[in-house]
Amino acid sequence: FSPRYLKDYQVPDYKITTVNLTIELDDTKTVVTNVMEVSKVGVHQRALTLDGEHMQLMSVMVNKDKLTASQYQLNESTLTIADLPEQFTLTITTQINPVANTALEGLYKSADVYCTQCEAEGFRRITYFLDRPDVMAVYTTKIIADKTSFPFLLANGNKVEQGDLSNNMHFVTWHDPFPKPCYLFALVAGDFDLLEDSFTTKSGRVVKLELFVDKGNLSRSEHAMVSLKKSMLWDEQQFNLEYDLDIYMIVAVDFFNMGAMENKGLNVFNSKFVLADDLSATDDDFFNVEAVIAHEYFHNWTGNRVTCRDWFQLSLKEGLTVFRDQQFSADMHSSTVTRIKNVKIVRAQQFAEDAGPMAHPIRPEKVMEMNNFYTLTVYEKGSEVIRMMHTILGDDAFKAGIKLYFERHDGQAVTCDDFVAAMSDASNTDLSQFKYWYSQSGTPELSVSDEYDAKSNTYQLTIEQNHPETHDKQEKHNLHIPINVELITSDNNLNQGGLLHSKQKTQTWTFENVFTKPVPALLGNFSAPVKLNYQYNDQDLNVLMVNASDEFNRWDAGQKLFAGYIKQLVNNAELELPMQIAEALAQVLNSDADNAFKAEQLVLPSFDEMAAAIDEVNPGALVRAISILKRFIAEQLQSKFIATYQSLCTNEFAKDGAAIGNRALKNVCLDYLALLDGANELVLNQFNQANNMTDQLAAIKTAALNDLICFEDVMVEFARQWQGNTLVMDKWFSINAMHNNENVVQRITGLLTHPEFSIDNPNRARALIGAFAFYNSHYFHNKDASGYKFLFEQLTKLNAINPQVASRLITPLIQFKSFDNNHQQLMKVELEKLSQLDNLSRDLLEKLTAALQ
Ligand code: BAL
Ligand code: ZN
Repeated sequence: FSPRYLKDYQVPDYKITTVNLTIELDDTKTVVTNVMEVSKVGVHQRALTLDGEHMQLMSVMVNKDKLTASQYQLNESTLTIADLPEQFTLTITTQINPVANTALEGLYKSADVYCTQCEAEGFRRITYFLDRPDVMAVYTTKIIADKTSFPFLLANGNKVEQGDLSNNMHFVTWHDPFPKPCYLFALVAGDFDLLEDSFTTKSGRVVKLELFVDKGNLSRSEHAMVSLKKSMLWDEQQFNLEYDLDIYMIVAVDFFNMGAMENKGLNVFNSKFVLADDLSATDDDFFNVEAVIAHEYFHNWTGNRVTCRDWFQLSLKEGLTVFRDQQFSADMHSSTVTRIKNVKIVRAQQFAEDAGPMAHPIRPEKVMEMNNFYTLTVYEKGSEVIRMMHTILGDDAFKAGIKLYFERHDGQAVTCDDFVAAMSDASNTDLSQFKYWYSQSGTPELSVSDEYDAKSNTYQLTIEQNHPETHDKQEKHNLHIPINVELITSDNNLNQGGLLHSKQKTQTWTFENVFTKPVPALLGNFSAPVKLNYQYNDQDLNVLMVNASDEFNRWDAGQKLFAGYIKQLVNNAELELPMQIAEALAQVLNSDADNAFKAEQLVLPSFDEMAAAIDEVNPGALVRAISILKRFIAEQLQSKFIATYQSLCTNEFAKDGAAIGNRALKNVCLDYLALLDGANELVLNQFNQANNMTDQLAAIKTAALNDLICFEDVMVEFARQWQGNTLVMDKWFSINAMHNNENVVQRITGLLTHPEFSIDNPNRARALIGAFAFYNSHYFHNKDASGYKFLFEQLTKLNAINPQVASRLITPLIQFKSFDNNHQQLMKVELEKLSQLDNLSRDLLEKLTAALQ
């Protein structure tokens, strides 16, 4: 388990240009015959070392010669063959056991479906191969299986042949003409319902669209298909990117480690991001399905046509594709509300990652287990880095950069440097300092001060960059940070500002003709992923909440106001809160903004967001502080909340933006009203009346978070109504885990033996164990350590079953440094115990080593 380093990258000694796979599917003895055309890169006598694990090697042939065991070297993770000619056909036969594959990497069977997941390094569990993204080959895949159980046999590319065989077996052969790295290989075999459609590209080619779902789920797949067609059109309109194969397939499966996977022409999806209908899916579910469908589709160009040279470059495709899916969602919905959702994730979760033991740059330099680097940093901060380039260059130059990137690199495996070079060359902009964003970990902090001179009517802003030390002890550089500034006055008669480029440790900007002292709205639209310190007083924030021309700035000012009081309440729970807070929110409720935006303005910063902004958090004190502020607002605005809530109750169900916004605002009102008298009746009533999942779920969640009397009853009724619906029952398990009650650990321990719970299913494990550890901040951090112990016990099981899921769920434990010393010690005890496990997976080992060093 030794780490690999970016600095050690070398071009491969061999290339594999074609791969012909024949896969005879069997539960425990699947046979894979892999015929490859291989040639040396350059002139050398070095041996060929192929990656391979968790398989049985049956035979190796070089051209027509079958090798004996003495002619190759085999160990747990490699197969080495020496004395090879310049060019040769290599045939390798392996046998694998898909049923035993609970890690869900490589080829596995679950719920009667054979399925693959090869990114990052799963292909080496299917056959011996140069399992690295810069080895790109043309694949032909023949799948053989029982015709009755597996009528659909799918792989990448276009179907070229199919037929029947003896013993009720049949085969299908697929050919993908686009050379691809093996991480984009996919195979699926099963029996499904099929939703068919088509899309005509802008050049007039008709592409078949096929969506495969579990039998009986066709009616829940329409939204995904509509989303796919919207994505295809958007990519043509925005980036002039057209789909390239004759067919695009999506398969939804219930057992999947990731959200979805962009395999060429054959996306495999976690069913959570495909299935949605009005009764069983929330508005957020609909939004997320559309976003993930778009994300995977956009990968066809940003990821597949141009891929990564090595895994350290993962953000090349992920940061860029997240940025593209965020822009798509912003175009399909309210752009401000979409941006707020993106920013909350960065501030709450990515900042915590940057402050924790796994801090890494968006292009990591050292990796032990690649699966550990599908992170918020690589994805979300990676997207923020692309967004900053977009902000600095402007939309036209950014798009010219994307065009140049494809002109230069279509069909290649490239680096983040190649991407930035295309952006820089197309726009004639020097991005050399900007590139430190790729190599530097940690969240920069900006300290801002200002000075107004009434005599000369000038206003000066001074911005200082600070780069706190990160766990990886990296040397830090000043970054090129784009800072959107708007100067606001209470009479709203000033419209100065623009984009400042902070590049030095300290810089000052002077604004002329400023006739009254302005309040600066800083970092508009979150123009850089940084923390910002400026001494706003409540009145300043009030001015921004009302007068900032940018909606994002108005929202952000409210968040700053709340955050300031939460911080004070952490230290002093008796603090007298000013009526100004309630007045500001009353203004929000009275404003004519759309309801989706109002809802965001009313939501307080989350526990995680506050924890990322406070040193040495006492979790109990933080939970209490948030709840004191919330209760104060609820009490002050009770009648307004009731009136708004009632005005938004309707028997009609609609799914347009206005209806979604209405539900969001209604449920925020419910959340406040749940703290006051009459909450139980209100929640019970909403639960009974609900004609959609958003309202129904909001009711049970409110009952759970406020430990209302009706909680047990609504949960029983919910489970009765939805038993057997896997995705909805995941929600039910999560709400159980979020119960704000001292017996919650007992409750979730009991649920581990619930007939519908299975720790083998990643969605279920995340729903119950993950929801508790990530979202029940109160009882996960209970002083008796029962929450930490519960997580330890589940991680010991998951470590053996599915290391990727275990590694994801350990996150709240390894981020112990955000908390006070007492909690740190209790968390470390569990981490130490985990580190003693005999069979510790590479995934957990890497994180534990970082956390405990
Ligand atoms: N490439 C892994 C899944 C995703 O980011 O689309
Ligand atoms: Zn992706």
